[in-house]
Amino acid sequence: MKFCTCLSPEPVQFSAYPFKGDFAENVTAIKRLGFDGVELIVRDPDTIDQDGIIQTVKSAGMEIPAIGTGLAWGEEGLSFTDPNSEIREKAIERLITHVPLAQKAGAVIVVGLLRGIVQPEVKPEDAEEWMFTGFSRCCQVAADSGVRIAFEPINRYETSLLNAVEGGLEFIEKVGGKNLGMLLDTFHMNIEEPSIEESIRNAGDRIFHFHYADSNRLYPGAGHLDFHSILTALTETGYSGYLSGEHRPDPEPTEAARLGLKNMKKILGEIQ
Ligand code: LER
Ligand code: MN
Repeated sequence: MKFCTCLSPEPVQFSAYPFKGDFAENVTAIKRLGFDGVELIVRDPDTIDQDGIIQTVKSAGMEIPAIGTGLAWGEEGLSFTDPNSEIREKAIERLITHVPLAQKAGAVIVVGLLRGIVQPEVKPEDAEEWMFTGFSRCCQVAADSGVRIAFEPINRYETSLLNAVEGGLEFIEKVGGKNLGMLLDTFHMNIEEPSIEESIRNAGDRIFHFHYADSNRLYPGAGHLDFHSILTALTETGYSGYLSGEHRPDPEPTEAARLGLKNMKKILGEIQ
């Protein structure tokens, strides 16, 4: 398994992306810490210098294993489940603009918050139908370009649409397509899963990407999750992808990333 952490080329509000500020400087700092890659957090692919960003990461000797898309929800309010059909369409179109970028970068596209929430006066079954439509359309376009999409179950305090792995697995099965899999995030799993390890085993070869944070969304080691047991279960699935640090930047971004990486590498070393 390799390690990356989340980084956006533009200012973001979301508190669990440790690095903010100058992109190239952060890429250098992330490389120096010992990460193998960067999970690129992109609000709108059409507003960034795609080739320059990919080149900056590659020149630093790193990869871009994943592209996070949640800023379109967090900063612009776009979602697959908005009652306004124009906003739903914009969300789908936005996701589709990530496909060529993901193809160039060799990244999986992460869809978590962009699915949205069940908004007031929307029937849950309508929101579920819209979510299904959104994923189906995006997955078809991505499949034509050989790009994979990872669906992320997100805890109940952020959405009421698919919080746990079991429902997520049923959903991706229903959408169909080999290019749709799962992103498991230990922070959400700690809130929602009856057993984190059992859910990891159930997701098995459908795990396309993995976010790590401790129970309090600080770096691993700053809370009470049993990462030894979690990484043992993940290793046993045969997962060989990236472990991506998505945690709060406390006490300080670089130090939090360094400690999280150090603790995770130590545990992984004890298992392998
Ligand atoms: C949101 O809490 C999260 O975990 C991100 O990965 C959102 O895309
Ligand atoms: Mn996450």
